[in-house]
Amino acid sequence: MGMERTLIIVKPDGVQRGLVADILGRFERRGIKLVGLKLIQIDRATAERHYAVHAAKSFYGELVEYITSGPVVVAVLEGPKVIEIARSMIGKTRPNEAVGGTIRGDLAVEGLRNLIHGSDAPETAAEEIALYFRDGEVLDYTRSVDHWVVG
Ligand code: DAT
Ligand code: MG
Repeated sequence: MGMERTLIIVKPDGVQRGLVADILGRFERRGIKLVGLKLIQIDRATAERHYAVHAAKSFYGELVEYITSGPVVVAVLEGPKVIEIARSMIGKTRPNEAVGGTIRGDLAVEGLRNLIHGSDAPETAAEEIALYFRDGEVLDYTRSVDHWVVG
């Protein structure tokens, strides 16, 4: 089974609302391995690169303001199909459309304040991880439970 990595950001609303442990805990409980983690404040240049794909959209300015508005937690998760699994756990972009059981469906209600980012494809995951983590900050290690989770 091919291993993937994905970038997760607990956005400023998640940090301010004290939801970091709940959000990261969901991935831990699922059995997903954490290989990178830090608390940072994203600067404007990094936010503009991260959301470059949305540069022409009407909500771009607001999006950059929001993601730079306070500390965030950036994390790298690793595992088979982890990009798809994390996206399904995160739920739909608009929290009002996200179903219960998902992070957005359980913990968020409105528009931009959707608590969490997760990479959407292997190429974007690699680009996004490189935006926030240097070589050596993403760790390669084994867990004794790995053979109970991935068999
Ligand atoms: P996702 O975060 O689910 O991957 P996305 O990549 O399409 O969604 O968009 C990035 C963020 O931009 C999203 O989390 C919230 C905001 N956004 C997307 N579409 C929007 C819209 N139509 N109006 C306002 N904000 C939007
Ligand atoms: Mg996206």
